[in-house]
Amino acid sequence: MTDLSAFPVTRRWPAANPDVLQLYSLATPNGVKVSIALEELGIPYEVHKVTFADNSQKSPEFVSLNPNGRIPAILDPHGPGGKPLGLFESGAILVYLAEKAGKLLPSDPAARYETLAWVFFQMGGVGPMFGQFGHFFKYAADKVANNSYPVERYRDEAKRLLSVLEARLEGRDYLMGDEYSIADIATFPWVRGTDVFYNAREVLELDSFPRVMAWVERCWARPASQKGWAVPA
Ligand SMILES: N[C@@H](CCC(=O)N[C@@H](CS)C(=O)NCC(=O)O)C(=O)O
Repeated sequence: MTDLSAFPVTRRWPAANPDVLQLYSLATPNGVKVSIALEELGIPYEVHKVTFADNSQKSPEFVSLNPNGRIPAILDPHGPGGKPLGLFESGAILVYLAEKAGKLLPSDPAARYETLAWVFFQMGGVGPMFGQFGHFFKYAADKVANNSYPVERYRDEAKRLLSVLEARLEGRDYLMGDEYSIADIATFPWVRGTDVFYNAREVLELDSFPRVMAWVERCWARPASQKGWAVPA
């Protein structure tokens, strides 16, 4: 049995089965990217819930795995060279899992880089901008009640990013065409989240992006998406 005791994170969240990949997460748009990918790839894993109410993500044990103090993070007992590997940043985790399993990332070099470009587009654009929009529109609405600028700024940027996706999805079922990839897994939870977490369907005029909404439904229809979305319970 693999010994993970050198990793302080396992002191706060002990591994019941240290031979399988350990996932430290919460069911947020960034968190579910990883559980959806694990479900899609059929990689066995054990999930540990990192609760924000008690700031567990900033505990020394968690920060030993992710210095940035944010979910998701993983600890793979069977990393490169057969040694345990800790990893944070959902984009890096998605690339790692796809390469480990040899799926969800095209092997053709040009298509691989193009997929990575869309993953980075999500990581640097969709995630941060939608996240700020959700913050001001929903979670901190009372703090900006007298100033419409923050909501308008991030609403308009979110809509602009949606229009980039709308154009990309013309004639394509998925961001990379016929092939479902980590670019879809990185992005669709954020778009779906604007509706189900932020209740922003109207303010973002989601129905004016029909190809994006059809793509979200296509991604959501996959059993792995619905399973991964509910992790951790
Ligand atoms: N770029 C990071 C962002 C991670 C992130 O922002 N996670 C949020 C949840 S969606 C979090 O842990 N928030 C808690 C905090 O900020 O303290 C990634 O993609 O992994």
